[in-house]
Amino acid sequence: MTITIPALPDPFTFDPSTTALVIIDMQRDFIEPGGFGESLGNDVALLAQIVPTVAALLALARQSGWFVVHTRESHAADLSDCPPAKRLRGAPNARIGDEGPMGRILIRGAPGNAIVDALAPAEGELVIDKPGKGAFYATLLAQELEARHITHLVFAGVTTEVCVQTSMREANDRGYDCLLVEDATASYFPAFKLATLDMVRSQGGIVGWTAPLSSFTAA
Ligand code: TIU
Repeated sequence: MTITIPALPDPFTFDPSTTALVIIDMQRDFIEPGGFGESLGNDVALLAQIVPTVAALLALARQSGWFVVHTRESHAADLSDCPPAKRLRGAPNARIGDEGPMGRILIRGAPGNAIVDALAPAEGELVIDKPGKGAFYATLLAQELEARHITHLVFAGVTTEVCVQTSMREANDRGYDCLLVEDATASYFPAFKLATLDMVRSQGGIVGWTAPLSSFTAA
C-alpha cells in the first residue's frame, strides 16, 4: 500500500513497509547545555525546541509500522575513531574526549552522549553509533537497511546542515528516496536550516523532498 503526501518540490509517495524514519543525533551532547554543541559556542536552546515535534513524528512512525533508526555521533573512549583533524578543531578548552558536565564530550557511553529521554529508542529499533557526520560512513547502516528492503528514508534530527544533510546526501547517492521533515530538524543557525531545505529540494529535488510533519499526520 502506498501513501502520497504533499511535499516539495512535488508529492512524495512511499510504502510504509519499505520506509524508515532516521532520527539523526538527538543527543544531550547537542541539545543540552554542557555538551559538544555548547562547547563549540552554540545556543543549544534552538535545538531543544524541536523535541516535541520529533517525538510526534516518532510516535507516528511506530504506529505506522516504519522501521526506526536512531543515530548518535560518538567516539570510542580511546579516540581511535576520532581523527586528530576533527578533535583539534572547535573549542580549545572543551575538545572531544575532554571531561565535561555530562561526562566525556562525545564519547560513547558518557551521559551526555545519550539520546534525550523524550526520544529514547524502543526495543527493535536500530541505534547507529557514527564517528562521522554522515550516518553511512564507518557504520553498518547500509547493510541494515538493505537487509530490510528499505527504499525510502524520512529524516529528522540535528543539525540540519551538518549531520542531517551529510547523511541525506550519502543516502541519496546510495539510491534512497529521501524526505526531510521541515519542523523536525533544527540548526544552531536558523538561516543555515532554511538554506539546507532549499538546497535539498531545488533542481527538481536534487537530494530529495521536504515536507512538514502535518503532511504526514493529515495522510
Ligand atoms: N556542530 C554541528 O552543527 N553539528 C555537529 O557537529 N553534529 C551534528 O550535526 N550531529
